[in-house]
Amino acid sequence: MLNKIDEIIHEIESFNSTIAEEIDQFRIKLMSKKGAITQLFGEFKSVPVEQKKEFGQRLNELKNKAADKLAQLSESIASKDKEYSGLDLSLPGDPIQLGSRHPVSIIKNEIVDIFARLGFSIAEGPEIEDDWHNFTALNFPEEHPARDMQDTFFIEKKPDVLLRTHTSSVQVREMKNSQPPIRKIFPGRVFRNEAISARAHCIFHQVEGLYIDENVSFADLKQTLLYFAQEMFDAETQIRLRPSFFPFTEPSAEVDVSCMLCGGKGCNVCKYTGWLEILGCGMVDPNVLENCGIDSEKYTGFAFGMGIERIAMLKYGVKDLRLYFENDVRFLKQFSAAY
Ligand code: 2U9
Repeated sequence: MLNKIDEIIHEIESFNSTIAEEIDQFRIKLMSKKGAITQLFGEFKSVPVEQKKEFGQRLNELKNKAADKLAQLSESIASKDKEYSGLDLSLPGDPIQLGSRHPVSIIKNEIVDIFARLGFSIAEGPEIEDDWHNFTALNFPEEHPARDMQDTFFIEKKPDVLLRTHTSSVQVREMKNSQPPIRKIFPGRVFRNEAISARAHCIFHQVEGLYIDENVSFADLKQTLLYFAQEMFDAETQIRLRPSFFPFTEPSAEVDVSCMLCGGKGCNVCKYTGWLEILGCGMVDPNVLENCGIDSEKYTGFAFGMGIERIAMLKYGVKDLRLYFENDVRFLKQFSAAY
């Protein structure tokens, strides 16, 4: 029987395979209920007493050898499977699709940056407003058409609650909460109940600005806007102001820049006028200062407002405003910026 053990040990040592079925057959042959090693264990009781010790030791040795061999074989199969699982670590990785900054964000950041160089900091406020902050404090008469359902989105069950039609409501909050000097810009999304077309949308973005202090003049306003226009477009850009009217500023003006495409000579973009309208502005109406708790005898201020999409359309030569809201990646990926 000891010979039989030696025979099986020899068989174990010389067996080799990388095929799972062959290894399993080998295990069955040795270790199953009817396997050679199991049978030898069964024969243990018939071994003469004086040989039991040696036979037991050799049998255990055999069993351990078989177990070690089977473990080693199944490990080599597992690592071979890994090696050939189709994973080729030398292949180059899939390129990561990087997004790009939205053109409206690029222009907004540029505007914010230009005014930051003049000492303006940013303030933001709620998009859902009440009538007082959006209209009354800003000197809108009760019967003003902008208050109409046709121009403003009201939140149905509360006639006093609406989607802000401009970021001027944030300026009102700023003035109520602090005293001059105030030198801030107010970027944000605004809402107007308008039919969507190539030139208008019910949502758009504004940047408004406010500077209130002692002795702030219309000349300060003009110089600030000239600096902005030359930084935003090019150093040769000129501005012109045309008298206008807004309930919240007096006097008020609309501001044009010399056409950056034809240098003011006249082209189809500026409709052969040489000028392009970019923003509105004025001196803050004393009524508005008083409504917001600021002494209009002591302080004066200027304010301005512009639509970001409009500036972006001029800068990028985009003719249809709706493109800025559709988020078609083929459109968006054309704009890149460090911002
Ligand atoms: C306060 C006082 C004054 C903000 C101003 C304009 C002129 C203006 C339009 C430009 C294009 C809005 O986006 S647009 O349609 N804005 O023309 N905005 S002055 O004046 C203020 C604001 C707040 C307390």
